Amino acid sequence: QNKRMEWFREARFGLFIHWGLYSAAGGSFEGKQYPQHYAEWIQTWGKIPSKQYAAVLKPKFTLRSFEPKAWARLAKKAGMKYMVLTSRHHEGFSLFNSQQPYAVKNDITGSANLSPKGRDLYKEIMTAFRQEGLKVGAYYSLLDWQHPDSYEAFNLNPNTDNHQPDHNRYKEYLYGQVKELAQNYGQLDMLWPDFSSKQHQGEAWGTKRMLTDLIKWQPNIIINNRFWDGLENKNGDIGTPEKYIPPTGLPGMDWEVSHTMNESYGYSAHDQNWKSFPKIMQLFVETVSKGGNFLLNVGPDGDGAIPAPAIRIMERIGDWMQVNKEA
Ligand code: FUL
Repeated sequence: QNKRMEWFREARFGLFIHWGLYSAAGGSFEGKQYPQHYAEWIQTWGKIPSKQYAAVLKPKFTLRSFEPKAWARLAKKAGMKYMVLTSRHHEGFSLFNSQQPYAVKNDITGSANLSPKGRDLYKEIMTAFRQEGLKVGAYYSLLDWQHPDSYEAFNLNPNTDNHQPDHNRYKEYLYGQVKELAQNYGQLDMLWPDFSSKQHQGEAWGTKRMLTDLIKWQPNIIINNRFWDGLENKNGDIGTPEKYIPPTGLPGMDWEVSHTMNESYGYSAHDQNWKSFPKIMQLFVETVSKGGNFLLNVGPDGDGAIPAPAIRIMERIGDWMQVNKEA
């Protein structure tokens, strides 16, 4: 247990990347602007059926400025020691080439995989960060707004064909995808499942079998606590307060706070409420002084570009690290 947590305790600082179809929306859908926080939730804010969502946004997910090696260099220079990437967010689209039949091809969105033919965006990003010497983790959504067998509470598609959701099939889907992440991409240092509620947690996701096998496939993996309800629950390796620092830290537990540089995790063109550099450093230092890790988020846009203000903040953190590192 302790050995496995060693790198995490020393790391202190990581990069969170939210990138998916929502990035191509950038906070607006078909002319309508949505709230500037949680722009990755735009499909829900707009109650947009998955078919329409995919048809409008897939062509806008262009990769024109996508340079994962530059992302990794930037993170390394900022002093970050690990990176967590949204392998799949709530909308249900994967950056990795999932072989699950629903992901490859389906009637609703065509395909729930996002990589162009012959490529695997997840792999490209993970490889780039590994090459810079960072540990890598996969954020993986437990919610799915498109899969016909996901929990009804989350599905955004009007049920027109009287399909009765088969939750066991959905659990198989989650299991199959987690297996792919664990087996097909080399070492996975962290799994960041997201998220649970009182109604849907633990066995609702088929955790017994999934976690038993996951630990066989990746014996050193660190798994956050979001298979269970409550950001500070202790059923995981790390607690995951979101956008807030618990006043006294989380005694008796490793933890990591995820923070944004502006308001939203996913890219939003109209979210220009950037925190100042001193504010970010204050949050960082406060987190670390209370025993936590600081997972700082960037939301690249649909072309794959990290917003300029975020790049500037990371460069300034890098300069600060240079000046303040021990001689
Ligand atoms: C939350 C998600 O719903 C948000 O979209 C974001 O990914 C955050 C880090 O976790 O639970």
